[in-house]
Amino acid sequence: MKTALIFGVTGQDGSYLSELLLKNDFRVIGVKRRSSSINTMRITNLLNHPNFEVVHGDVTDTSSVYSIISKYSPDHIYNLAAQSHVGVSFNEPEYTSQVDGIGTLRILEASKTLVPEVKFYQASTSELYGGLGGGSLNESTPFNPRSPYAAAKLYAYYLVKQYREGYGLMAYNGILFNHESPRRGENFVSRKITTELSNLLNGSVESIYLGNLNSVRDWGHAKDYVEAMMVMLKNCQPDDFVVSTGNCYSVRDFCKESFAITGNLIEFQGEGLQEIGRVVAHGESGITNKRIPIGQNVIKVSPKYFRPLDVPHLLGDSSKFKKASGWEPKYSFSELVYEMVENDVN
Ligand code: NAP
Ligand code: F7E
Repeated sequence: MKTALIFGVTGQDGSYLSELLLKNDFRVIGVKRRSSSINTMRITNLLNHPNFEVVHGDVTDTSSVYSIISKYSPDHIYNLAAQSHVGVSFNEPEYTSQVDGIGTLRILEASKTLVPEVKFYQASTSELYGGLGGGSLNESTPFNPRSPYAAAKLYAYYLVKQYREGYGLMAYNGILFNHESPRRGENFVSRKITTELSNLLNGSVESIYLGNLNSVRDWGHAKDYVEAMMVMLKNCQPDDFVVSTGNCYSVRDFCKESFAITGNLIEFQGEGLQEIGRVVAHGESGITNKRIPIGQNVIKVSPKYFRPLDVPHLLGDSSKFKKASGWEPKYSFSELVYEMVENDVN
């Protein structure tokens, strides 16, 4: 039985990846950082699994990284640990660099020294591109990081390449585009919309306050994307691969789709800070009988959620990875949003 070590096991991707690897007969060791409150909610169902173990560690602590890798001698390492919120990285740039940048260096150094035969997966990101061009992005597209998060991830991306080319480490960069799920953190825009929609339907809020509604993202389902991570290490030679759906939608589209699933149809009017999303009609069906009054302004724009720099348009071209691995995403955008809305509203 092969052993997989996951840094970032308590996150959205770490939890789905653990489930998938256990189903595929891996022993899974998950690294969890110390927290003053419970941070294992997403992996509660796995804690008694005989092939699953959680250990304390932190990628900002070199000794913990070395001792965990030395103790378990993993066959595969997945580095999913990160301060993963782009907006927060503007307020905590040094911390973000320590975790997302130097944290990756610590794991690579320990891997090179202790387990040079390991396969190493790095959670790279479409944020590397900056999204100013508008076209479809692949492995040859130049990078243009537009946040401390993206800059730290770019540093980590190049380290992975250097350890692969310089030391022969079997290291992979998965350049993953946005992926969401009912387990997505509630301060990312997708899950914020679906949780706040639930609050609206319960009457506990009257409007949802968002930032840049124009942003366009290539949104996929996290379940598809953790499968991509596993098959990358199984089917592909060490390399850099874009993982995306090839379809993109705006934040505005995400709002409209979410509301429509509940039988409340919205339209947007106005511009900039004055733009609002308003209920204009009721659908005959929906996953709930609750209807928001026609005319209610349910989406408002707040400058609080604007970033000093934003990434306007991300659309991925994952032809290289599809050809090398046989991977295809199973979820459409509509199915993703439906699952998230159903989970939060019900
Ligand atoms: P997430 O839900 O925010 O999970 C991040 C994980 O990292 C959590 O388990 C977190 O622990 C852990 N972590 C944070 N700081 C740490 C530290 N100092 N030491 C050890 N662990 C630490 O993120 P995700 O959406 O699952 O994403 C997984 C990875 O893919 C991240 O590296 C992210 O940057 C990258 N990525 C994500 C997307 C996406 O759309 N989801 C796209 C491209 C790349 P706590 O639970 O204690 O906070
Ligand atoms: O923002 C805009 C925001 O925070 C998406 C991370 O997983 O994917 C994620 O980063 C867009 C941005 O994700 C709000 O300005 C508008 O343009 O959901 P997000 P992200 O920044 O794309 C990449 C691939 C990663 O690697 C990251 O780890 O939506 N937006 N209004 C808003 N965003 C938030 N969070 N909240 C708002 O109210």
